[in-house]
Amino acid sequence: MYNRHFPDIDECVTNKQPCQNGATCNNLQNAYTCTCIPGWQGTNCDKGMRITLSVI
Ligand SMILES: [Ca+2]
Repeated sequence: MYNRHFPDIDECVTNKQPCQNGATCNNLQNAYTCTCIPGWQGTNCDKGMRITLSVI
């Protein structure tokens, strides 16, 4: 076995910004992450946090 460098795919480019709703895309080795802005969550920040108000 020898150490081979696997070229990484920049999902932030190839997927045309997979991160939704104004999130910041961070390219990682064989992965990517999205830094969501407040109010959004999920891998691609495509899930809105539903703020439920408890009305009593
Ligand atoms: Ca990547």
